Amino acid sequence: MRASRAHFLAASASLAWSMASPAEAAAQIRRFDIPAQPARTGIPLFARQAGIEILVSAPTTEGVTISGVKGAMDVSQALQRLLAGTDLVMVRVGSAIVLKRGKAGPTPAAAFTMMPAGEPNPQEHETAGAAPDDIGSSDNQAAQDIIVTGIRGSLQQSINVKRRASNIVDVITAQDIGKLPDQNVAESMSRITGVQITRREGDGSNFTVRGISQNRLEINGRTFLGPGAGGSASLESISPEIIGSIVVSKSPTADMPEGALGATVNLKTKRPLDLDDLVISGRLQGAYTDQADHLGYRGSALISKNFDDRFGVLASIAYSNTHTQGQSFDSGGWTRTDAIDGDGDGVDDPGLFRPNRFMARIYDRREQRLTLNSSLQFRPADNWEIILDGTYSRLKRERNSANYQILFNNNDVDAVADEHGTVVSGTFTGVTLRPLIYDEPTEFRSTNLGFSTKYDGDVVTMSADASYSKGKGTDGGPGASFTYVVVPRAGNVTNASYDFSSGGPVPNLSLDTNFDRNDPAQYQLASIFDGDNITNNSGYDGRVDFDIRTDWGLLSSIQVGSRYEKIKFYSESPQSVPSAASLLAVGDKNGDGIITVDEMPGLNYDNSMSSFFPGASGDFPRDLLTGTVDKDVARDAFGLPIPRADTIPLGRVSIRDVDQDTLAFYVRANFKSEVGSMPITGNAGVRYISIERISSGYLSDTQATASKSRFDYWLPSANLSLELSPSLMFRAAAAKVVARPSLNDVGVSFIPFIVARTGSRGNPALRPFQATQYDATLEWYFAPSSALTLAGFYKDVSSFTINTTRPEFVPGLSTGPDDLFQITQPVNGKSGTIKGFELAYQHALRFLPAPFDNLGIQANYTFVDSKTPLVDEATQRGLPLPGLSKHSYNLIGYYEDELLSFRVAYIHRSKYLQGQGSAASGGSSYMQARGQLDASAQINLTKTVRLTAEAINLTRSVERQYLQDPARLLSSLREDRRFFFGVAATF
Ligand SMILES: [Ca+2]
Ligand SMILES: [Ca+2]
Repeated sequence: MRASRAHFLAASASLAWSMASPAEAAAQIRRFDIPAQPARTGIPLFARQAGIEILVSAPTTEGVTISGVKGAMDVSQALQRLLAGTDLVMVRVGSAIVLKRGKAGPTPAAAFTMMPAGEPNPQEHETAGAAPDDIGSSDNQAAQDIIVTGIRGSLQQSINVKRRASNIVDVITAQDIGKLPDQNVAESMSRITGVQITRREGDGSNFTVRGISQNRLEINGRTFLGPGAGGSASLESISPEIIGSIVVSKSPTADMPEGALGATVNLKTKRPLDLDDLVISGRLQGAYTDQADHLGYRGSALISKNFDDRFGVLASIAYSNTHTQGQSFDSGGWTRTDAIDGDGDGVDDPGLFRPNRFMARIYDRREQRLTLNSSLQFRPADNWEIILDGTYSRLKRERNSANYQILFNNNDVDAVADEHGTVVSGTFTGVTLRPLIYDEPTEFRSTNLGFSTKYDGDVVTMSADASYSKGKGTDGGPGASFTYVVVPRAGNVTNASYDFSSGGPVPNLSLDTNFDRNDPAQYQLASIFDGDNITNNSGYDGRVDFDIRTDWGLLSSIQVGSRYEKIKFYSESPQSVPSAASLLAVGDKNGDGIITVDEMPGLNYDNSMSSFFPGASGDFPRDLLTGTVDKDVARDAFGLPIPRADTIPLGRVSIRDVDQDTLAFYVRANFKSEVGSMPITGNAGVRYISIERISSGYLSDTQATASKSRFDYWLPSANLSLELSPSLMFRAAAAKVVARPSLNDVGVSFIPFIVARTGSRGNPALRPFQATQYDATLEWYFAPSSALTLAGFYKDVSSFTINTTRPEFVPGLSTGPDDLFQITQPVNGKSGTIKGFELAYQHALRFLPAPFDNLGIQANYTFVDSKTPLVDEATQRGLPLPGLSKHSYNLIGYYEDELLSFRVAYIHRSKYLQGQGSAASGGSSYMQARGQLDASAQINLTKTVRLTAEAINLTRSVERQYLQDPARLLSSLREDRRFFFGVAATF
């Protein structure tokens, strides 16, 4: 139905807002809430709330401001009020209402009869087809400016939400999300100005806003708790197809739940009463990954039924089954040493840095993702609504990785150090070579249930909301994997020469061995490493809100409310390292005193890799001994327990068990006035919160401990919007905000990394970040589906969290007084600032000659600068906020006509600090600047069926990390190019 209408509109070259909801007659009573505003935004809002279709040519709306309409009334009465004081008159054409410029003055309602939109009447539809003449052919050319469907339609819709908001927001809406080449919700978010994502396994997985990672993530306005570290949602497992819109609030209002230093990101799922009366849609695509050279698939389906706008039900499913491959070089960090001669004078030089390892890693992943979403929406009366939402997601990733390692030492020959003390090349004798295979599966599950109800009384609007969430996971990765640690058999010797000076993603490496390094029989077992990382999080919240309308001067309404939230976060990271003697007792089947590869059940070296890192030039081994390992088989064979806090020595000290209760109250006043002839709206309020946190855990396997802390805050906020002209909006906002530290950081836990001799310790006394922030924006809506926005922000942060590292003797692990672990712990630091600006530009290029008028561009740029108390130990210089890229931008070009649409999207962010590092281990770590090119295309075969294609990471850009200096390469990761192609249909 909507498709056919869009078709007609395209032909009629007029501006139309269609709700295509056939059941509602115009005479029926509907609820309206439309502030006075330009006709260009007010009329579509009215059409949506009225459930009717309105056609109006573009120039007709120019300079026209509609009156506000609020309350329950019949549609023709409401439309009359809306147009009161304008010279717009209404004409009925076919099933639509057409607005034309007429004589000023009120239009008699009796002059026309309204019909329900979309009533099947072919004869009338033909009449409607003649609409262009009816509207006035002189308007035709200019009217082609606006066809509110497709990409341009959804851009306009996003603009409308942004304009109407009472605070500073950025929005992306459903159709836009659906047409972007995004694999998951994080990637869709990354198209929004100021939002940057980090990738994991080639998927967007985490995000920052304006360089800040302390943000609040919501699903339908509720805390989006998930299985991740600290209770975060696993965004890489959420399909964008369940999302109706994403709203990023950059300035808070007092009624919004606290906890965002950067922004509050609300993922709004699709709701049935927002859709046509019956929507059935589906998509099936092949999913090809070029590095894995594998063809998988993904599919989704949605059904939504709207019963007379009274009751609606929606259910959707998205599933994918893919196989991906990542290839990386990893140096395993760098070590400062005094035992290498870096200038060839035969004397060792102090303070040089050499790489720890050469690690060639190949990750093979089989991934299944499932997202289920459902929503029930019930309107027992026009002014009463009840909603039930449920979302479930699961990500299952079977991952085997081959990690071909050379462990360097200080036995140098011909080493060359650069001016920063980095040993960029050299030969090292007697190094260890070990082809390790890891089994490291991941499984994330999360469930989010929500209930809300809203009653709109004559004076008071009351609403209540409650939700429950649960997230469970086991997260394979560093420290959460199984491997047989093998070493060459006695007498096997390797000398290795490396050269990092080419600057490529993989350094040159030559190996000189006295054995066949790709023969599995040349290796024996040294140890077994078996660790896991388990989370089990849950939480619920409830809130009540009242909005009391007033007519006391400027004050238009007062809001008050309260919210309670309880979150339980649990994680453990047990690591099992059985003794060599115990392994030998069980595993040496032939009694020769060693465990050979054929005595390691579950391990299979298939020697399959012959083209490691094909994109990189250089001279390094491309043929690697790779394979697979099955940890269940291995554990059975060696009688090893599944690593759990209760089954492993020192397992319990890794427990983080945090209960966090938050109680909040707020009051917010909304006002409306005029400055000269310019409308001004705003709000001011204060939110009080009280946080109580209990961190429990263990100091040793037997000694339990708990720590309790409480924090109270008053958080005032204010927002102001001044309409300088119908197309120009100025906003200003100020607020005090807090962001809680990650629950991951506030546990009473101690997690040692036995191999690296490092570790991390939680800090249950860690206070939230506190900041005072100021925002201002200028928004210019210069053409349909087009806008230019400039935003500036300044945040005065009074308590940054910083990490401190100190050496510790670890009872049970340290082998002597000199065997110290470098233990990192977060503590509250001093104050700092974050400031910057954003520039966003989107333009539908309708002024160009056909067919170029179907082109459009979207571009945004964010600059962020920070001053923090973080000091780099190696350079003694100040460090920026971790995760903050100074420059980031998005460039999107699109083309859209009736048959074809496509988009090309390029995203880029400059280098950023990943974490502070000690000078002894090479310095702080950085992610190098990176861009990614994605594209999507769609061909409309019929009104309901279309072909779709998407490509991700087209240029296959490598993700590179380094320590302190780019020459000190930490890792280079090369992921698949991913292609999706198939068919989609909407009925
Ligand atoms: Ca020297
Ligand atoms: Ca043996």
